Amino acid sequence: MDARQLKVKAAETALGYVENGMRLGIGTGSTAREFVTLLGEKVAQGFDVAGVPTSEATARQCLELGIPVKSLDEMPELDLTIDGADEIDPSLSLIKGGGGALLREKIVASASNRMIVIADDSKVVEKLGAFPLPVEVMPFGLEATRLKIERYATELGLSGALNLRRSGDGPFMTDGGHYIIDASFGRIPDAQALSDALNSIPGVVEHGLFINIATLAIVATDSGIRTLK
Ligand code: ABF
Repeated sequence: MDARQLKVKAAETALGYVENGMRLGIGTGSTAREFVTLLGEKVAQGFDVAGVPTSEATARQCLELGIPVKSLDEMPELDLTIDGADEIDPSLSLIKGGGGALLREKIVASASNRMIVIADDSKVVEKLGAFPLPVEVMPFGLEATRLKIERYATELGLSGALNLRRSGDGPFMTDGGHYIIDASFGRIPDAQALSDALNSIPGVVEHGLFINIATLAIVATDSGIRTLK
Protein backbone atom coordinates (compact mmCIF):
# COMPACT_ATOMS: atom_id res chain seq x y z
CA MET A 1 0.00 0.00 0.00
CA ASP A 2 1.22 3.52 -0.69
CA ALA A 3 1.25 6.23 1.97
CA ARG A 4 -2.13 7.62 0.92
CA GLN A 5 -3.80 4.20 1.12
CA LEU A 6 -2.39 3.72 4.62
CA LYS A 7 -3.77 7.11 5.68
CA VAL A 8 -7.20 6.15 4.32
CA LYS A 9 -7.07 2.84 6.25
CA ALA A 10 -6.25 4.65 9.52
CA ALA A 11 -9.01 7.19 8.84
CA GLU A 12 -11.56 4.44 8.09
CA THR A 13 -10.72 2.69 11.36
CA ALA A 14 -11.04 5.93 13.31
CA LEU A 15 -14.46 6.55 11.79
CA GLY A 16 -15.61 3.41 13.59
CA TYR A 17 -15.08 5.25 16.89
CA VAL A 18 -17.40 8.11 15.92
CA GLU A 19 -20.93 7.74 17.24
CA ASN A 20 -24.10 9.51 16.21
CA GLY A 21 -24.54 12.76 18.12
CA MET A 22 -20.86 13.18 19.01
CA ARG A 23 -19.16 16.53 19.41
CA LEU A 24 -15.89 16.19 17.52
CA GLY A 25 -12.54 17.91 17.31
CA ILE A 26 -11.39 17.66 13.73
CA GLY A 27 -7.68 17.63 12.92
CA THR A 28 -5.46 19.05 10.23
CA GLY A 29 -3.03 17.55 7.72
CA SER A 30 -3.22 14.98 4.94
CA THR A 31 -4.29 12.08 7.20
CA ALA A 32 -6.98 14.11 8.94
CA ARG A 33 -8.09 15.24 5.50
CA GLU A 34 -8.85 11.62 4.56
CA PHE A 35 -10.86 11.29 7.78
CA VAL A 36 -12.88 14.43 6.99
CA THR A 37 -13.64 13.11 3.50
CA LEU A 38 -15.04 9.87 4.98
CA LEU A 39 -16.91 11.75 7.70
CA GLY A 40 -18.50 13.93 5.01
CA GLU A 41 -19.83 10.79 3.30
CA LYS A 42 -21.43 9.63 6.56
CA VAL A 43 -22.95 13.04 7.22
CA ALA A 44 -24.42 13.02 3.70
CA GLN A 45 -26.12 9.73 4.64
CA GLY A 46 -27.73 11.34 7.69
CA PHE A 47 -25.11 10.85 10.41
CA ASP A 48 -25.52 13.61 13.00
CA VAL A 49 -22.27 15.10 14.32
CA ALA A 50 -20.84 18.56 14.79
CA GLY A 51 -17.17 19.41 14.69
CA VAL A 52 -14.69 22.04 15.81
CA PRO A 53 -12.00 22.28 13.11
CA THR A 54 -8.38 22.78 14.16
CA SER A 55 -7.51 25.03 11.22
CA GLU A 56 -9.04 27.30 8.63
CA ALA A 57 -8.13 24.69 5.99
CA THR A 58 -10.06 21.97 7.83
CA ALA A 59 -12.99 24.35 8.39
CA ARG A 60 -13.17 24.97 4.65
CA GLN A 61 -13.13 21.24 3.89
CA CYS A 62 -15.86 20.56 6.46
CA LEU A 63 -18.07 23.30 5.04
CA GLU A 64 -17.58 22.04 1.49
CA LEU A 65 -18.70 18.56 2.59
CA GLY A 66 -21.67 19.76 4.64
CA ILE A 67 -20.21 18.74 8.02
CA PRO A 68 -21.72 21.04 10.67
CA VAL A 69 -18.97 23.31 12.01
CA LYS A 70 -19.01 24.93 15.45
CA SER A 71 -16.57 27.19 17.21
CA LEU A 72 -14.98 25.94 20.42
CA ASP A 73 -16.89 28.68 22.25
CA GLU A 74 -20.17 27.27 20.97
CA MET A 75 -19.13 23.72 21.88
CA PRO A 76 -16.42 23.97 24.57
CA GLU A 77 -16.51 20.31 25.63
CA LEU A 78 -15.89 17.66 23.02
CA ASP A 79 -16.34 13.90 23.03
CA LEU A 80 -13.56 12.95 20.67
CA THR A 81 -10.79 14.57 18.65
CA ILE A 82 -9.29 12.79 15.67
CA ASP A 83 -6.04 14.20 14.31
CA GLY A 84 -2.76 13.23 12.68
CA ALA A 85 0.76 13.56 14.06
CA ASP A 86 4.32 13.95 12.87
CA GLU A 87 5.79 11.49 15.39
CA ILE A 88 4.30 9.06 17.91
CA ASP A 89 6.36 7.35 20.61
CA PRO A 90 5.43 4.13 22.47
CA SER A 91 3.95 6.10 25.41
CA LEU A 92 1.70 8.04 23.00
CA SER A 93 3.64 11.27 23.32
CA LEU A 94 3.53 13.13 20.03
CA ILE A 95 5.25 15.74 17.95
CA LYS A 96 2.66 17.75 16.05
CA GLY A 97 2.68 21.04 14.20
CA GLY A 98 4.43 20.21 10.95
CA GLY A 99 1.35 21.65 9.29
CA GLY A 100 1.48 24.76 11.48
CA ALA A 101 -1.83 24.20 13.31
CA LEU A 102 -0.42 22.99 16.64
CA LEU A 103 -1.94 25.68 18.87
CA ARG A 104 -5.54 25.09 17.83
CA GLU A 105 -4.85 21.35 17.68
CA LYS A 106 -3.69 21.33 21.29
CA ILE A 107 -6.53 23.53 22.55
CA VAL A 108 -9.11 21.36 20.77
CA ALA A 109 -7.56 18.05 21.85
CA SER A 110 -7.35 19.28 25.45
CA ALA A 111 -11.06 20.14 25.37
CA SER A 112 -11.88 16.57 24.34
CA ASN A 113 -12.60 13.55 26.48
CA ARG A 114 -10.54 11.43 24.12
CA MET A 115 -8.02 12.01 21.35
CA ILE A 116 -7.37 9.42 18.66
CA VAL A 117 -4.27 9.87 16.53
CA ILE A 118 -4.34 8.50 13.01
CA ALA A 119 -1.15 7.81 11.08
CA ASP A 120 0.75 5.50 8.81
CA ASP A 121 3.54 3.52 10.44
CA SER A 122 6.28 5.90 9.25
CA LYS A 123 5.24 8.16 12.13
CA VAL A 124 6.01 5.69 14.93
CA VAL A 125 9.42 6.23 16.60
CA GLU A 126 11.21 4.93 19.69
CA LYS A 127 12.20 8.46 20.80
CA LEU A 128 10.74 11.75 19.62
CA GLY A 129 12.91 14.35 17.93
CA ALA A 130 13.99 13.28 14.45
CA PHE A 131 11.12 15.43 13.19
CA PRO A 132 11.94 19.08 13.98
CA LEU A 133 9.86 20.24 16.94
CA PRO A 134 7.60 23.17 15.98
CA VAL A 135 7.57 25.94 18.58
CA GLU A 136 4.94 28.64 18.02
CA VAL A 137 6.26 32.04 19.12
CA MET A 138 5.16 35.65 19.29
CA PRO A 139 6.61 37.79 16.48
CA PHE A 140 7.44 40.40 19.16
CA GLY A 141 10.79 39.59 20.71
CA LEU A 142 11.51 36.78 18.27
CA GLU A 143 15.28 36.80 18.73
CA ALA A 144 15.07 37.00 22.53
CA THR A 145 12.69 34.04 22.52
CA ARG A 146 14.92 32.07 20.15
CA LEU A 147 17.94 32.69 22.40
CA LYS A 148 16.00 31.52 25.44
CA ILE A 149 14.87 28.33 23.68
CA GLU A 150 18.49 27.70 22.75
CA ARG A 151 19.73 28.29 26.32
CA TYR A 152 17.11 26.08 27.96
CA ALA A 153 17.65 23.34 25.40
CA THR A 154 21.39 23.44 26.04
CA GLU A 155 20.76 23.07 29.77
CA LEU A 156 18.82 19.89 28.93
CA GLY A 157 21.71 18.61 26.81
CA LEU A 158 19.94 19.33 23.51
CA SER A 159 21.47 21.07 20.54
CA GLY A 160 20.54 21.68 16.94
CA ALA A 161 19.35 24.29 14.49
CA LEU A 162 16.45 26.56 15.43
CA ASN A 163 15.00 27.69 12.12
CA LEU A 164 12.30 30.29 11.64
CA ARG A 165 9.76 28.62 9.37
CA ARG A 166 9.36 30.51 6.12
CA SER A 167 6.64 30.73 3.50
CA GLY A 168 7.29 32.51 0.21
CA ASP A 169 9.22 35.71 0.91
CA GLY A 170 8.49 36.00 4.62
CA PRO A 171 8.02 34.07 7.83
CA PHE A 172 5.26 31.46 7.89
CA MET A 173 2.29 32.88 9.83
CA THR A 174 0.00 30.61 11.84
CA ASP A 175 -3.79 30.92 11.95
CA GLY A 176 -3.24 32.76 15.26
CA GLY A 177 -0.83 35.31 13.73
CA HIS A 178 2.32 33.84 15.27
CA TYR A 179 5.62 32.52 13.88
CA ILE A 180 7.04 29.01 14.13
CA ILE A 181 10.58 28.05 15.05
CA ASP A 182 11.41 24.48 13.99
CA ALA A 183 13.84 23.01 16.51
CA SER A 184 15.94 20.17 15.09
CA PHE A 185 17.19 18.38 18.19
CA GLY A 186 17.48 14.96 16.56
CA ARG A 187 16.49 13.10 19.72
CA ILE A 188 14.55 14.31 22.76
CA PRO A 189 15.34 11.97 25.68
CA ASP A 190 13.05 13.76 28.16
CA ALA A 191 10.05 15.27 26.37
CA GLN A 192 8.38 16.34 29.63
CA ALA A 193 11.43 18.34 30.75
CA LEU A 194 11.63 20.08 27.37
CA SER A 195 7.90 20.79 27.42
CA ASP A 196 8.17 22.33 30.90
CA ALA A 197 11.14 24.47 29.85
CA LEU A 198 9.41 25.75 26.70
CA ASN A 199 6.21 26.48 28.62
CA SER A 200 8.20 28.73 30.97
CA ILE A 201 9.35 31.08 28.17
CA PRO A 202 6.99 34.07 27.85
CA GLY A 203 7.43 34.47 24.07
CA VAL A 204 6.54 30.83 23.43
CA VAL A 205 2.84 30.58 22.66
CA GLU A 206 2.78 26.76 22.44
CA HIS A 207 4.89 23.87 21.22
CA GLY A 208 4.28 20.66 19.34
CA LEU A 209 4.98 18.18 22.15
CA PHE A 210 1.66 16.55 23.06
CA ILE A 211 2.18 14.59 26.28
CA ASN A 212 -0.64 12.74 28.06
CA ILE A 213 -3.19 14.06 25.57
CA ALA A 214 -3.66 11.24 23.04
CA THR A 215 -5.59 8.23 24.34
CA LEU A 216 -5.24 5.93 21.32
CA ALA A 217 -3.16 5.81 18.14
CA ILE A 218 -4.46 4.01 15.08
CA VAL A 219 -1.46 3.14 12.95
CA ALA A 220 -1.90 1.68 9.49
CA THR A 221 0.76 -0.76 8.29
CA ASP A 222 1.04 -2.95 5.20
CA SER A 223 0.00 -5.88 7.33
CA GLY A 224 -3.03 -4.21 8.91
CA ILE A 225 -4.04 -1.82 11.67
CA ARG A 226 -2.00 -1.59 14.85
CA THR A 227 -3.20 0.35 17.88
CA LEU A 228 -1.12 1.97 20.62
CA LYS A 229 -2.72 2.94 23.91
C1 ABF B 1 -1.40 17.70 11.80
O1 ABF B 1 -0.94 17.45 10.53
C2 ABF B 1 -0.21 18.15 12.48
O2 ABF B 1 -0.13 18.28 13.82
C3 ABF B 1 0.87 17.34 11.93
O3 ABF B 1 1.89 18.25 11.84
C4 ABF B 1 0.39 17.01 10.58
C5 ABF B 1 0.46 15.59 10.15
O4 ABF B 1 0.18 15.67 8.83
P1 ABF B 1 0.07 14.48 7.85
O5 ABF B 1 -1.10 13.69 8.29
O6 ABF B 1 -0.10 15.18 6.55
O7 ABF B 1 1.37 13.76 7.94
O8 ABF B 1 -1.96 16.58 12.35
